[in-house]
Amino acid sequence: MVSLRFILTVAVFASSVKALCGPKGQRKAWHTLSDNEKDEYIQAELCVMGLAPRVGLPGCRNVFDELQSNHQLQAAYTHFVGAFLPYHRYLMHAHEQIMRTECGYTGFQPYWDEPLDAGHFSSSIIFDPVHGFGGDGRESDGCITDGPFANYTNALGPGYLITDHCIDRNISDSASEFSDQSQVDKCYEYDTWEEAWPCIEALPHNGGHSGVGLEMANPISSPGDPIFYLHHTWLDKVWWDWQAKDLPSRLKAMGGTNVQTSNGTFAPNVPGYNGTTPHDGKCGSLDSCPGDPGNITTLSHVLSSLGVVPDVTILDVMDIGSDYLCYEYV
Ligand SMILES: *[C@@H]1O[C@H](CO)[C@@H](O)[C@H](O)[C@H]1NC(C)=O
Ligand SMILES: *[C@@H]1O[C@H](CO)[C@@H](O)[C@H](O)[C@H]1NC(C)=O
Ligand SMILES: *[C@@H]1O[C@H](CO)[C@@H](O)[C@H](O)[C@H]1NC(C)=O
Ligand SMILES: *[C@@H]1O[C@H](CO)[C@@H](O)[C@H](O)[C@H]1NC(C)=O
Ligand SMILES: *[C@@H]1O[C@H](CO)[C@@H](O)[C@H](O)[C@H]1NC(C)=O
Ligand SMILES: [Cu+2]
Repeated sequence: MVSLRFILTVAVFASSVKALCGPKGQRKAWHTLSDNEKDEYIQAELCVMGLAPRVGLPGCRNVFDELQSNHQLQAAYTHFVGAFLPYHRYLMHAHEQIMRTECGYTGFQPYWDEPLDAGHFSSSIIFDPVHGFGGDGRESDGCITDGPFANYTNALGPGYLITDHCIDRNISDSASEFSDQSQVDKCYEYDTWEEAWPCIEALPHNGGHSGVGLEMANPISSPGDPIFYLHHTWLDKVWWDWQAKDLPSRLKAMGGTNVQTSNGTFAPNVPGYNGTTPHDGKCGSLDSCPGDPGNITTLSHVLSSLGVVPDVTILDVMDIGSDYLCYEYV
């Protein structure tokens, strides 16, 4: 009976998705892209870095900055909460759609298959200076010196600060071991969302951030390094692969706390934090986030990009094959 119910659920689900979504976008691993595909992605990112800002978020000079600002301003209620993976799924999709609709990008958001490089990030082809993101930072100040983003001036960060600075890195092969497949597999041993999500947010998440270092290691301003989007798209795949192991019970599995601390106060040890929660107050109080009036994250929780793309709910991003998202990992 269980397997019959499973088959029926999947069949009904699959047929409705097909009718609404059509051919799904193919999100591929960076390692599998041709040089032309890599170049097209990088050109599209440079294009996003040249798009005029649309919302007027603090300090932003272009749409790449506005996506970074989104993460900066909302960091306090999108990390160590139930909305962590949903929010980042939404942010990756926003980035992909802006590339496709405004920068002529014909591919889909690639991901960094980090277990391939875990323990030896420093020799990853993702840091290639020609068909990649450029390499490690220099010793004096961590600024990257080669690749397509070497001369990009970040407007935001580190942390909550609004300052002009280079994209910086300090690759750590030892920290990159947290992205090892064994760490991912440990998370797959958990059946419940309440156990699986904090596991994914702990080591696999930390591996990509601290393995690249500096800007990427900053919990507030990390989207200032364009590699952020490949890291978080990999994490999105880890979440989806976990969901796909038991779709009937995991496709809409949500929960976890809405706030980071028992007193609702975000007290990060990051530059620029001045003792007040530096966001619009949307979702910082103990008991309420938009669409989600309890202290436990639900499917009706609103995900916002502060006007860069329309708001959605967590329910809208639970299924990557939905009409809204319409992609698959290959
Ligand atoms: C990079 O990390 C190493 C090891 O922690 C440290 O000694 C070095 O000062 C760091 N470099 C920069 C530019 O932050
Ligand atoms: C960055 O600036 C340096 C010095 O002006 C120049 O040699 C280099 O080609 C530039 N790199 C890119 C990717 O624009
Ligand atoms: C709230 O909790 C955090 C972390 O536990 C702590 O650092 C902070 O001092 C607390 N704030 C208040 C106002 O109690
Ligand atoms: C903290 O920073 C925010 C954002 O820059 C500012 O609006 C707020 O007034 C500052 N608070 C204090 C206590 O300095
Ligand atoms: C949610 O709030 C209720 C009532 O204020 C409290 O008993 C419960 O411990 C809270 N749960 C979490 C996860 O903070
Ligand atoms: Cu984040």
